[in-house]
Amino acid sequence: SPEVLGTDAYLFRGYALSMAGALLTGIGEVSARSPFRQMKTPGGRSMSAAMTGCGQYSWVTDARGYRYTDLDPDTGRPWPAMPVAFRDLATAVAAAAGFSGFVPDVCLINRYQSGARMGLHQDRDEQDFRWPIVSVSLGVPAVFLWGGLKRGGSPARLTLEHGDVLVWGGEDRLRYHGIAPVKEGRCDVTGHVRYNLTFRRAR
Ligand code: MD3
Ligand code: FE
Repeated sequence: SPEVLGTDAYLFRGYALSMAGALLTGIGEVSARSPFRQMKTPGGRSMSAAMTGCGQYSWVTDARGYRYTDLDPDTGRPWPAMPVAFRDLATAVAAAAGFSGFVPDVCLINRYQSGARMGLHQDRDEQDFRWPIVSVSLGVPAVFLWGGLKRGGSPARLTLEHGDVLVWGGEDRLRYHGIAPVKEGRCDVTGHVRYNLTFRRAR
């Protein structure tokens, strides 16, 4: 049973452990078609985490801003289809957290090498905030930072390990969150990297 982080936020430790091999295979298939890339923020800075995605849409950032697209701007082709094992995991864990009916149309895949981080931000490019976000951590552990609904204050820290799954919905959906710089480490399944899958309903 999950740890309760907020009114509508849950941590399922080790939930994805038995599926890690299949998820890694899926990441390999997606990234063979839509390679990982370090995107630029609208301010022109390169993100330290490399990203790709799959599903009907995925998330991009460039000089024009943040948005969901149906084509991968680097390939000009549609984003790869979401592997069935990805979608099934996301719908099952969302239902276990009380969000039955959640069907993601995006899986954003973040890859962190040692030193990569993600600054505090809100996920607000989706159309309907009533849908939760499901996040799956794989590989080297990382310190997840989560704050309040407004910027400022010191965020809480939580170490996310290989196989951990988070569900953020309801009043916790718009919390500020980020990832502290990832320390060097090694995981038998992923090697020296951390992956994070975030499942979203964009439209
Ligand atoms: C809390 N990714 O891709 S996942 C992101 O580990 C992102 O790569 C981080 O933040 C990562 O946008 C954190 C955990 C997470 C994801 C979405 C949330 C926590 C969230 C949305 C609302 C509140
Ligand atoms: Fe986020």
